[in-house]
Amino acid sequence: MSKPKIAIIMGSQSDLETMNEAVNLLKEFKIDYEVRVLSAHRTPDEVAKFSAEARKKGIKAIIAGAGGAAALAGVIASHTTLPVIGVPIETSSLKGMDSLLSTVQMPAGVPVASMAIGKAGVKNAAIFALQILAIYDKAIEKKLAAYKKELAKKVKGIKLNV
Ligand code: RP5
Repeated sequence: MSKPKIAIIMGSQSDLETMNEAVNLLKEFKIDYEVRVLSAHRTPDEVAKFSAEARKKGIKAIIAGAGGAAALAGVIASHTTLPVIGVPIETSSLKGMDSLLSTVQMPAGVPVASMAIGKAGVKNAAIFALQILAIYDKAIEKKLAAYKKELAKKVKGIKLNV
């Protein structure tokens, strides 16, 4: 793998099963990424260090997934001018409403692009990150256009047995 362009960060190893949606999509698009577990509450210093250094390493967008009192995306956003895409992880206690509100309700001046709860949100976070890269990258833009065509083809191909 060469220099990662997208970082996928999660608050706990228990988020990996959900966050793998982003890993798989970036693999499909052959985009270099790095994946790490960093916790806003358990490893705050490491989160700050990673966020402050991400741009210098060549990262263009950061995907951050966390559940519960999900401060991760917001804290990363507080330390970088890179776009941060937050994914609220579904929780057993509150079904991810806790994660959603913690991720989306950022104060003015520190934006996080918040996605849907769970796997759909993770997949969309990866697509959104690719769309950011595609602003200046024709090859990625072409792959995204083909991806959208494929989505449409699947829907058009549905035959309902009613
Ligand atoms: C959050 O708390 C993590 O992002 C995870 O979604 C949740 C539970 O973490 P574990 O107790 O499974 O480590 O920080």
